[in-house]
Amino acid sequence: MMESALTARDRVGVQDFVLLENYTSEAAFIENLRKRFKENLIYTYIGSVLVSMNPYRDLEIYTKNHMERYRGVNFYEVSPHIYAVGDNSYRSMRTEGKDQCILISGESGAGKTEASKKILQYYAVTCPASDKVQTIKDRLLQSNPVLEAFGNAKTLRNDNSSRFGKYMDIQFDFKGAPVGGHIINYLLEKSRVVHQNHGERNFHIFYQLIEGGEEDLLRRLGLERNSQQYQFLVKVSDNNYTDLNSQVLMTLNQTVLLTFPQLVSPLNLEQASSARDALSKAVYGRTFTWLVNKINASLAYKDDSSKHYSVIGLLDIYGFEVSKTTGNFEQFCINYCNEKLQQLFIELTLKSEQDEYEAEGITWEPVQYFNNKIICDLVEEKFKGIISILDEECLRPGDASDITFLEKLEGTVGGHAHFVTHKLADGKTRKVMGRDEFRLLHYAGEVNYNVNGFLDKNNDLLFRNLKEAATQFKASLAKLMEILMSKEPSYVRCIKPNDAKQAGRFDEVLIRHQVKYLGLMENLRVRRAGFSYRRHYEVFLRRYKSLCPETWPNWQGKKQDGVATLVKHLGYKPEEYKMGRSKIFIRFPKTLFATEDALETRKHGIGEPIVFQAYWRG
Ligand code: AD9
Ligand code: MG
Repeated sequence: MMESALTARDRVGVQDFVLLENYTSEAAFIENLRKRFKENLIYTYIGSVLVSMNPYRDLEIYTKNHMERYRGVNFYEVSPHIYAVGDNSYRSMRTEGKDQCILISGESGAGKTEASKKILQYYAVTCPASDKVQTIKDRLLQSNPVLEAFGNAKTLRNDNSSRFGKYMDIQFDFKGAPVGGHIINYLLEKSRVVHQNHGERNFHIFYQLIEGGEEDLLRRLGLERNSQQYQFLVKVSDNNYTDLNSQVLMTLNQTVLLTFPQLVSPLNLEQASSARDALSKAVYGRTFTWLVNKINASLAYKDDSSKHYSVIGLLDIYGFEVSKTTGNFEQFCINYCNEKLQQLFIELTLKSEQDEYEAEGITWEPVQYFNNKIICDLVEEKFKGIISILDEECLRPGDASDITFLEKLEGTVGGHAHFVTHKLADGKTRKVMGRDEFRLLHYAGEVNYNVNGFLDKNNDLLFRNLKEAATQFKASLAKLMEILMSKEPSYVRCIKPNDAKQAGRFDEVLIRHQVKYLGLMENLRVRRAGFSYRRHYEVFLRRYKSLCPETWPNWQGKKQDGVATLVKHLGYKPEEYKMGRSKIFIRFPKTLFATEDALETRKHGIGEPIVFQAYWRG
């Protein structure tokens, strides 16, 4: 026997949070996530935003059949899926001719990279193809393992953690076939080459090379099969290098050494260690840039006859890193990047919602939300932001050090509500904080940063190019925001269910924290502020026309009039809905549930299948 719509809803929750009766309740939100997670329903919408839970197990939901199911189908007619987001962006690009971007966010290990790969695979399978296109599709797909080998590593949070940010444009020709691509990479965590925290590893490529490289290759590079003998590949504590020669990271030839003459001048052990580390990081960083350039050259759209193409951009950056231990300079940059993205999300989701009401001629009341612009400003503001102060300290001749930088910070942003050091306002000392630390109250949580190394990393030891460091990162992020703003965004908000990387484990505290900082409740409130549900007249009529004798089987007049007739017949009260220019807006979920239940009853009553996928089944 078929389960009634109501029972199904009880068991698997609602597939769009806007349909939650008690939509302001965080407990109800979490409960809905829990129900769905238990049923392996990892995707749920908040309107058009996709919330994705990492299942930490392979689910049979990424087959070719699944791809076919989502191809060209309206977002809301099938259950939530990452493919629906991909398909929706693709169709908007095709029909509205507007460039799209898909922004995937969430903390480290939440499933961003996997989500971006699923979208890429979806396009590779479902978009039109020719021989040439097939080559590009293959190259797009194959760029991933190469980049991951050089840019990903095992960390405590994620066995395959992205240690660089990636923005990838996929270019489509006028037929909708992928014809090219372009990758921009952001701030590779170069320091990993020479140092990894306990329990973490160096970039995958080193182990792959040593474990899987052919004998001949290893011989040419002067490498041994056993990774345990390389200090850079096994955890060593700082300043405990014993075998300097083997490190100087093995692949360097005479030419490189000649380029850096200071390396061959007499140095003490400490100087030699830091010069070696700086050189290793620089060589690795440049290798990575070279690799990205190579990939870009092979993905470049080469058809000169038609320069015009549309674009879908995929953003997969390193996730916010909430650290129990203190963070370093790289984590500071990573978290700043996430801070910027959160700001973009806030601005765009609120803005687009406002635009929609405006375009449809509907009035609404704005919702209060936490705007993290205050934290972005703290980091990036000209002259008085943390990065400006850091740059200034790097440029200052004389006794500038990490500690003088911290002192400058205290002097300049000391009173800021999101900045804390060991010094208390009354001159006393906060005992729980180190004297070389500052704490930022990020939108996603508090993180302590140790200033040790900030100056060196900002003002690269080896090249001393004062223009390239955090400032350059700030500029590249500003450019990224510009790129994203010029496109129509879709959002995937990834949630990590537990810290143990385990399937089936729903850690409520951890999840609640993410729901909070991802701003999902605010997002939902904004979405629900006016109307919980909206549909184009045509779609609404097609779905429910069988419920009214005047609209069934076909309504001949204007769709809007058909919908007006239909809802009148269903007994909608004036306060329950509004008619916009192209869409009907329904205020309460219960109105919609009643309509859907009526449809279910009719479906069984007349024994005639009505073609639809139950909207709120998982
Ligand atoms: V980080 O910020 O780069 O450290 P991500 O990118 O958010 O992080 P990632 O996509 O790498 O996380 O996912 C972490 C692991 O979770 C993967 O290696 C998979 O083992 C697992 N995962 C994530 N998403 C899925 C999924 N949809 N199905 C199955 C998944 N497993
Ligand atoms: Mg990743």
